[in-house]
Amino acid sequence: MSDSPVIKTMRVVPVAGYDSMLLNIGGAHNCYFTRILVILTDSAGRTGVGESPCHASTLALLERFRPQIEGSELLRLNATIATLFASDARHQQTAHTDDIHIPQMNPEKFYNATAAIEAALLDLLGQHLNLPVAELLASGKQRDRVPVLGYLFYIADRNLTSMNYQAGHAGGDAWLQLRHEKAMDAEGVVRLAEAAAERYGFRDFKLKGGVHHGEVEVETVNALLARFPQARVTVDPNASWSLDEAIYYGKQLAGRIPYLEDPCGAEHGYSGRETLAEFRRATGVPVATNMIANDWRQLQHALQLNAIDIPLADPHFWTMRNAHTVAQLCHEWGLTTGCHSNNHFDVSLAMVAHLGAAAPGDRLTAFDTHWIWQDGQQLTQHAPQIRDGYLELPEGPGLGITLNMARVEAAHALYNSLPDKNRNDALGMQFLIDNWSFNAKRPAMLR
Ligand code: GKR
Ligand code: MG
Repeated sequence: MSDSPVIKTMRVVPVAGYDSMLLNIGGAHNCYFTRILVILTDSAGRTGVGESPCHASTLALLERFRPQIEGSELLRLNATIATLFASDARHQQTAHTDDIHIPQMNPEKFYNATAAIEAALLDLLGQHLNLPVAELLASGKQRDRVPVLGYLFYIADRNLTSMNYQAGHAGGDAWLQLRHEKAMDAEGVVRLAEAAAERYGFRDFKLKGGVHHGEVEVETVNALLARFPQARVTVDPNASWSLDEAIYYGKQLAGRIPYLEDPCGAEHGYSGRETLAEFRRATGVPVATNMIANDWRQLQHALQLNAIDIPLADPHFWTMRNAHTVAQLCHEWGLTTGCHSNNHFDVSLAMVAHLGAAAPGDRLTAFDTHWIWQDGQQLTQHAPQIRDGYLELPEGPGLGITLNMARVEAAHALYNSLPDKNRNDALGMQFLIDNWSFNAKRPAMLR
């Protein structure tokens, strides 16, 4: 392997950007969100990059992995990633569980760290071979653009807080302004959907639920369907509904929505996989999840129970190559391929574009992306574009992106200036409800 480029340096760069006061079961998004970039350079003088969610434990893990990456041969990527798995026996049982929204309860971030490294190595390998990363994933490039959905949130009133939420710019694009303004009801969410559809051409929408009483969220879905009769609309209450509630709302929505996402979860001694299986049998509504099938063992149990139809295999939870393997299983086994997201920069957007471009078959549901909330804060010279409801695959070898280092350094400086660096959605909620604390079974605004 003497002619393989060798990884020279691994730079781990935590970065921050601005966010709106978006509500979910975990509370309210902070005015800042944080991510990690892994930037690798090789002996051929190339730079590869990957992105992951940010947490102190992920940063610590990346430092631990550094000796296994620096000095490794690029063409032995498989062996390198295998050594990371071999070096951390705990990754299996401490992957992502139902408590994704309470960072302190989910300290082990093995997959996030490994996913960022793997993406950076794939980026370098693609450049070395002059091929896009989509061509390196097993089934190769299937398409040039990936359907993505308009990810809608209820937005709390930032003016009630003393936090540094940004204001929009009046007079410009409606989306760029509305995404910073209060939208707490169906009318407000429909306005957001109109502005997002106008800018990005979406035909699919997902409402982030787990905020209001289920009746209110179903009413919002109905309002979206009334306004966009041709669109595919769904809601994700992040398992805050009981099984009985989920069946009740599921029956109301059956036949009008393509799927429900994590409508219910663990309760009364039954696991989320068991309650979702019961939900599916009772309603016939297909189930998507990013909460109970996030590693091979969880996925195996979910499939044995017939609990799910759409595993939303996020490349940051699985790594790009494993998420692609999930897409292959979906294709071969009659499931639907989808993808979960969290707030992210445009390196992740490129990772998701390549994953979607390489997913085999046509049973693909529009992928999630939070990018519309971050659009304008790109860290690359040319961020991948969302047009006509599709995320376009960037051109060029590797991930097809080039970092804008001035922007990366500014985002790193912002990260360094933050008092709260780990995600904590409970902070902003204190301005809305005194002593608010997380409850996995109660929508955020019901206390
Ligand atoms: O960004 O608030 C959010 C979402 O609730 C996110 O944290 C979830 O992980 O989008 C995710 C989901 O689909 O559950
Ligand atoms: Mg979800």
